[in-house]
Amino acid sequence: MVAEVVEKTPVYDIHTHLYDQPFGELLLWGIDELLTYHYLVAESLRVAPLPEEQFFALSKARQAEVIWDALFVKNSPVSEACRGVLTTLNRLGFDVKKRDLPALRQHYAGWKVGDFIDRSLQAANVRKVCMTNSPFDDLERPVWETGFMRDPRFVAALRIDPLLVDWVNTVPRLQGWGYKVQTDFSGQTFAEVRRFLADWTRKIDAQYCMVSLGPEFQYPAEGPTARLIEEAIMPHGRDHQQAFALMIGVRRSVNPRLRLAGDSVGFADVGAVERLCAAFPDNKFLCTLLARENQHALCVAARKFRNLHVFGCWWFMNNPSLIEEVTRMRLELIGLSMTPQHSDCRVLDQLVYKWAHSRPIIGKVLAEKYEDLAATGWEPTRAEVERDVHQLLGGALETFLAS
Ligand code: HDL
Ligand code: ZN
Repeated sequence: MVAEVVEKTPVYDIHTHLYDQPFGELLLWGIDELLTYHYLVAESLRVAPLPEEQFFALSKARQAEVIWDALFVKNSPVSEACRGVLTTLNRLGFDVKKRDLPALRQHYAGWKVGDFIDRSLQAANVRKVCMTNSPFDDLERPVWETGFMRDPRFVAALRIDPLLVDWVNTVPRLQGWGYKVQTDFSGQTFAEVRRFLADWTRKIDAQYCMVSLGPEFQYPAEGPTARLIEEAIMPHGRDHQQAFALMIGVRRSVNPRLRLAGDSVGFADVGAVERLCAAFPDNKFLCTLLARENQHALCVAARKFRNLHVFGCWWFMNNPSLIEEVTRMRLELIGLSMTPQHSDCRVLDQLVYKWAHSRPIIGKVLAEKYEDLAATGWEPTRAEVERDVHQLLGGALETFLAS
């Protein structure tokens, strides 16, 4: 019964890199985008017989063919990202047995983007996706400034990495947009940063504010990151009842030759998250960490701070073995007050596989916990299982954000 409820419960996917249709080319979809996902670029360049520079000089279609040949023809596609492509194709009704890339391209050619959005959300049983929206993205910003009719299935999150991790270079950009900020934080700088955050929160109706930080992130600390969090993000969060999402542990460009695929993982200090939650009890925090070794301490931190909501098996954590381990740990330590998964999709069709892979694992672990309870004589009603699963698949976060 649990597996069936998990399959049937629509998901609120709380962190993706997808875009609503008015963003045009920024919304990626189709077989060539699926195959050139940066996870597969990294994996294919381990076995494909050409140097990185030569690969990146190819057209996207040729890159897709190199990846298809290296990972799906010359080798069996057993990795999670490879399996994901096949799960998506299979669930969308394509025949993958033929291993026929031209035929797959032919199938996709018949789809219009609007219909494909409906098809993908329906096949994945996803009711809402949260985008990653950056005012600093030169392709995205004009679309928001022009304005467009919102599709309620695509909500927005305000992504502010350049503000917190590249303050010196962000100052002139903010000044160019009319915000009176100074690199040394003099004058009205913090008030103007808060005005920038408020302007964009209203413009995009941001569900939360988010940043990706390196494993070295510390709080308290000297330097612009900690000062901007204290003097701008925190007051802004309280003024707008807006949560601050911390995604910590990425080590950028450890192999620059891989470009977007060149980032790696680092062990973070969960104490920094605890000290933030303690220093700002009236602010709400979301947090996901990239290192497997940080997951237990993050669960313990969530036990200590009701203003901390743990979410997702992020990036290098998004593999069946780790999703099972971490979901079990979270249920045992923090019960249902967490969000076990987000997709991080960059390609619309990936919604189908990311949730087809995660749902059974979440259902399996939850069912085990109910069985453990049954041994005591306590059995959940179907309505209680539906309530619990709705919580885990985005409901708990909606409650947390609205609190
Ligand atoms: O910073 C992030 O939001 C990460 O998810 C990166 O976008 C990363 O490249 C990614 O796609 N992970 O899944
Ligand atoms: Zn992401």
